[in-house]
Amino acid sequence: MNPDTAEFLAQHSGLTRRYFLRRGTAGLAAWGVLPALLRGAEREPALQTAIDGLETWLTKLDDFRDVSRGKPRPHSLDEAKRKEVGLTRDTWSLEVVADPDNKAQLRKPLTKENGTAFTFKDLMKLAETQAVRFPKIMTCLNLGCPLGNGIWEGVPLREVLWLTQPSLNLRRVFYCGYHNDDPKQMFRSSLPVGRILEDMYGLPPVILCYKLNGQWLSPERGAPVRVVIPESYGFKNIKWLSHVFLSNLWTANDTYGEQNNDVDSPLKTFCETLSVPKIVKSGQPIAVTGYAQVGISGLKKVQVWIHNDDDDLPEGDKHFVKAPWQDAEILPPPKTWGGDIPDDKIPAPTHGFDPATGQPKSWPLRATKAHWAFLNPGLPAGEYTLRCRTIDENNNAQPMPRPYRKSGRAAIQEVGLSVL
Ligand SMILES: Nc1nc2c(c(=O)[nH]1)N[C@H]1C(S)=C(S)[C@@H](COP(=O)(O)O)O[C@H]1N2
Ligand SMILES: [Mo]
Repeated sequence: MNPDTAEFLAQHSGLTRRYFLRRGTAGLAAWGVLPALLRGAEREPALQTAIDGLETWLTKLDDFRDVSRGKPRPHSLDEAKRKEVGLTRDTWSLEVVADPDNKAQLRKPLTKENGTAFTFKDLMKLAETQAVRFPKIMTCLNLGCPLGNGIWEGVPLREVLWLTQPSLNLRRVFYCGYHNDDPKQMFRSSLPVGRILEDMYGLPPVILCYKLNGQWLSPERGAPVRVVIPESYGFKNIKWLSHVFLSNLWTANDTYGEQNNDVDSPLKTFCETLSVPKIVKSGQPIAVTGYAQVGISGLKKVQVWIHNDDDDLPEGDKHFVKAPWQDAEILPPPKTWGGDIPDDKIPAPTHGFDPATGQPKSWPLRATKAHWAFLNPGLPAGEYTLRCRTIDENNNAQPMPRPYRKSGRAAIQEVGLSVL
């Protein structure tokens, strides 16, 4: 790439000139940022203002939303009670045992009774050599919008599984957290043992997580330790972890399954708007921003379609595949990461990021969030409906390939827009 071009791109995306020179144009083209920037066009001021007003890529710790069960909810307990029930770093311990109903054979179960339960000190000892970090969006399968996007740090769960020396009959692992010692309040999730032992498709490992965005996990996020699974919806990410059961069961047994949910559904790719002007003057530019959840199959495009409500909707095309969709701009990596991460730096190493530069190796990153922006130059007066959709790396247009609600939200969002 010619150095002037690199300088230009660097200024327009907040990345360093060296970074571009090192990456070359191939990486940039893959990001989809090159064409818009090479045209030399400054963004339209209304669009730039909307982009400048976007939330940060990493969610501030206080802005994470909460989905917690329990009466009382475990994070609402006072410090003394949390100490009593083992929900502080100095009192926590984890039992890793055979499922009494479907026993896996273990040589060394980790139990409180035998004084072999796994403590926070043990976890920190493993963390010295085994700690991993990865970015992940936390999304409830049952809610529309994600709860937060963060860098989660922990030790692979398999390191602790191996401590029990399993020998035979281990097919599934299920786990639960503290729920007021009341079996009726238990919220349990599960994984095939293979997912814990091996990281397929370039995914980071399933972890026993103790930090979020560089800070100790808060009680609300599941302190002191929760399970975090890179590609899963929220319900698999059990908070206030207290027990892991190694089982010969071959079926899922998640509490969420009892509530009619698809418990084997990895994160879907979908998008939503973040800002759309409700009312605009005719002929005035319309600036729209939004986010996309980058699911297991990646994100190739975000598209927008603004439809005049007086015109009929196409018949027999319920996902609007034949509508005149237009590409939005998927925004490049942000200048600042936000989310209260110390020094605004992605710590090295973090899965998906170059440890030397702290910049992502590709963009957008799977199982995280990406922001997008779209500009319509102006419309005649009328009532309109704006829709947005994603196209994943397999060329599936939202809500495909998995349109069913109980496997996670992917419906095409509709927003009303008045042009006066
Ligand atoms: N112990 C426990 N873990 C839990 C839950 C719970 O109720 N209890 N809720 C789950 C669900 S359904 C979701 S969506 C996520 C939400 O994570 P968050 O509260 O950190 O945002 O936590 C999961 N982990
Ligand atoms: Mo959830």
